[in-house]
Amino acid sequence: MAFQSCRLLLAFFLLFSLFVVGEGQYKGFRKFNRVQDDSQKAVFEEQWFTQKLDHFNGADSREWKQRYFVNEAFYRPGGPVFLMIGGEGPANPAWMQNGTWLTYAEKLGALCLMLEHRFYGKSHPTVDLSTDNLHYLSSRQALADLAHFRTMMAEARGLTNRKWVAFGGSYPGSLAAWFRLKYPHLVHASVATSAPVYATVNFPEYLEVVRRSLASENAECPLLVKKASDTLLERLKDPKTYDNITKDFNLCSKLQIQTEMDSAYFLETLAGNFMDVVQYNEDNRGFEGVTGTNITIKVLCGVMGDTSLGEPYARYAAVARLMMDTFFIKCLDASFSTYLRDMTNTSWDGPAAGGGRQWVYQTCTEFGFYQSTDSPNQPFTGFPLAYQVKQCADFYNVSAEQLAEAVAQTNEYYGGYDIRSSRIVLPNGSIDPWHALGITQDITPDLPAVFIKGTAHCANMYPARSEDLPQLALARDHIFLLLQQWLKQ
Ligand SMILES: *[C@@H]1O[C@H](CO)[C@@H](O)[C@H](O)[C@H]1NC(C)=O
Ligand SMILES: *[C@@H]1O[C@H](CO)[C@@H](O)[C@H](O)[C@H]1NC(C)=O
Ligand SMILES: *[C@@H]1O[C@H](CO)[C@@H](O)[C@H](O)[C@H]1NC(C)=O
Ligand SMILES: *[C@@H]1O[C@H](CO)[C@@H](O)[C@H](O)[C@H]1NC(C)=O
Ligand SMILES: *[C@@H]1O[C@H](CO)[C@@H](O)[C@H](O)[C@H]1NC(C)=O
Ligand SMILES: CC(=O)N[C@H]1CO[C@H](CO)[C@@H](O)[C@@H]1O
Repeated sequence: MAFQSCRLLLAFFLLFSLFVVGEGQYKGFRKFNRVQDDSQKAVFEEQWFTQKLDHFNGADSREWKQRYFVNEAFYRPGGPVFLMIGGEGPANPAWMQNGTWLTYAEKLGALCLMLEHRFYGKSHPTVDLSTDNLHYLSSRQALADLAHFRTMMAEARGLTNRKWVAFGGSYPGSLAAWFRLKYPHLVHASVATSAPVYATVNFPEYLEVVRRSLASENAECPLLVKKASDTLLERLKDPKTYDNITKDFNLCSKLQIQTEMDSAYFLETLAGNFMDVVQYNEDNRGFEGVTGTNITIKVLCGVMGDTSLGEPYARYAAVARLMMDTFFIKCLDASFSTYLRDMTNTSWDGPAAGGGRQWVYQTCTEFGFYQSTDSPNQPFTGFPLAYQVKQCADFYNVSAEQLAEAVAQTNEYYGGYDIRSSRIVLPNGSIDPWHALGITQDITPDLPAVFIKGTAHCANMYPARSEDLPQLALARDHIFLLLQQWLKQ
């Protein structure tokens, strides 16, 4: 979870990015700044674990402190240990109090732990986020952190012979699967929710799923979005329209388009409104401190279909303003040069240190996942793969060749879709764009997929509520039965 558990992967961040948010938080990362990380700290105290900086060099003895949380309320002697894996943002202690994993813990008498991912939140292995220091940020180092934490905690608390179960959603869902895969002697089973296990530089399928998800609400909706974004693209070619665009989208300063990066960034930011809403549609995320959860696909498609607002372009602008109002954003900062400045700030106090600089580094050196407009079967325009790949060079001096090589190596190392393991359950939601990189069918009876029709990213991890779809409730029960059965093995 990106702990916030499942925020992850955001679509490629754009979105909220641009939004100037209060309190010096980042703008670019959708989820990264929406959550009040400290809201529950009184209840679950943060604790610190001494971790190695480099697990793959025995001659390097540098250490740092990694943050974790414990909930012992449900533990019964002899019970299992549940380990929630942190992801590309601060670990949110709200998960120590709410979430489906806790209802499982209660029934199974589990001790619950959550470990923050290195380089995110308060887990700072190095003095800053310089590119040299980011060399210690990788999923492999993160898995080794988990292995060392699991081993030392087990020793310290007498839990060595307990059965450990890993949980995670989104990128941490992949980590949960990979933890079991690479360290089977340390993890008995994993629940890998909405896990993109296949790395890919270009991920145009993401926007194809966004189109399908919008169309499932209303067949007209993606067509109207397409009309609007085509109109906008056309207007961007004529600087005389910039005053109007600036006003229509409530930009912080007059629109300036000097390079293709500028227009791509602006268009991606606006598309991000839709990507983000689709990804989290109707998820029960309120307990995390997330606001704006009432902005759903239905609401956005309602605005797009409202002829009283004018042509589709004007409705698209209305969606952008609705998002700004909802998240209390004064104006939209659509400038790529501001984004570039923020993303290259290497300070822990910098505007992208909430996760943006770190996560994009991981995409450039491990995963790709670039949600480009390269597919014809999607409604947005103007942010091709080349724009996203260029950011790797601009931010971290990583070339397109290096990126392609790194992504191939990730699949070589973890196996991509070809997972050879056991006792890993892989839930996915049909409207979540990330399912396109997830496991879509049972691999073996011991590596089952759980498909949840009509739900979004990580839906099964959030607390249950009465209005949940019946298939979502069934999926939660099904996962519980699997755990119950596996813990007897
Ligand atoms: C979260 O847990 C607290 C304490 O158990 C409970 O009072 C609250 O209703 C829960 N919230 C949700 C959204 O389930
Ligand atoms: C800007 O908007 C106004 C009002 O809608 C319109 O009359 C004008 O033609 C627009 N200007 C340009 C350059 O498109
Ligand atoms: C969403 O909820 C907020 C706060 O309760 C409210 O002000 C806003 O009007 C709601 N928006 C929609 C589209 O329902
Ligand atoms: C990085 O961000 C911090 C905090 O906003 C700021 O004080 C500092 O000047 C920035 N550094 C650079 C090089 O822009
Ligand atoms: C960028 O990378 C290239 C090749 O990997 C290297 O030769 C060059 O020195 C690097 N530039 C900077 C500014 O680090
Ligand atoms: C959308 C999607 O990929 N769904 C898959 C999730 O997993 C089930 C298997 O349980 C597949 O049947 C779905 O196609």
